[in-house]
Amino acid sequence: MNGEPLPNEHGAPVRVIVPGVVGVRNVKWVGRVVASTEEAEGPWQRGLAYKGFSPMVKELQGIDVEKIPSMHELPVQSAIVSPKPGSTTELDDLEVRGFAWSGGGRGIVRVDVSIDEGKTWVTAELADGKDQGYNRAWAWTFWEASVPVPPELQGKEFTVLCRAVDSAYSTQPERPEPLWNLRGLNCNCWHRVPIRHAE
Ligand SMILES: Nc1nc2c(c(=O)[nH]1)N[C@H]1C(S)=C(S)[C@@H](COP(=O)(O)O)O[C@H]1N2
Ligand SMILES: [Mo]
Repeated sequence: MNGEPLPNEHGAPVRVIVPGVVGVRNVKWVGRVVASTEEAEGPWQRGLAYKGFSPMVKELQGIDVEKIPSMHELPVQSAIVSPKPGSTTELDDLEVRGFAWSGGGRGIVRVDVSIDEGKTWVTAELADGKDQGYNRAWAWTFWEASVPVPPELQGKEFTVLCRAVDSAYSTQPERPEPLWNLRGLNCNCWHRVPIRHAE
């Protein structure tokens, strides 16, 4: 892993790597591999562990969980690493850095950053990870943006937002509420980091 022998906690001696797919399919400490035309037994593949439901589903009564497809590929996602939530900046050009990823090997084609709740956006520079093969982008793409703090936000508290676009031109939804689900999975709405500007 990362050029070193695989450590025990990450699955040594043998781990399955299923690129572009949710972590749970990357089984650690593999003992046996069986080829089958049937989905694997057990809660992690057939049960509700990695299944999505409508926000209206608050309990499983009357739902045939086995009929709902399990998650494999994931939706496009991005996160801000810097600045940290609650931090103060004195810069008039805010340096924002983070990473983005999408399922199924779909690469990241664009990341947008906003400090005014999405009224205006600055497109980030894509860095390490941007040159992965088409539909073979298994790793994160790092990005950075320089966002000018307008006079009306100087000395104020505001929220830094980001959202990514993948090679399918899918993007992230604005709010978490319509994504709410029983298992709390796939919440890929805009990442929000509240900060303060000091004059
Ligand atoms: N044998 C085994 N493999 C497993 C798990 C497990 O509980 N047992 N957890 C899975 C889940 S849910 C995730 S998210 C990843 C986490 O891998 P990591 O610890 O290398 O990040 O391992 C997966 N592989
Ligand atoms: Mo997981």
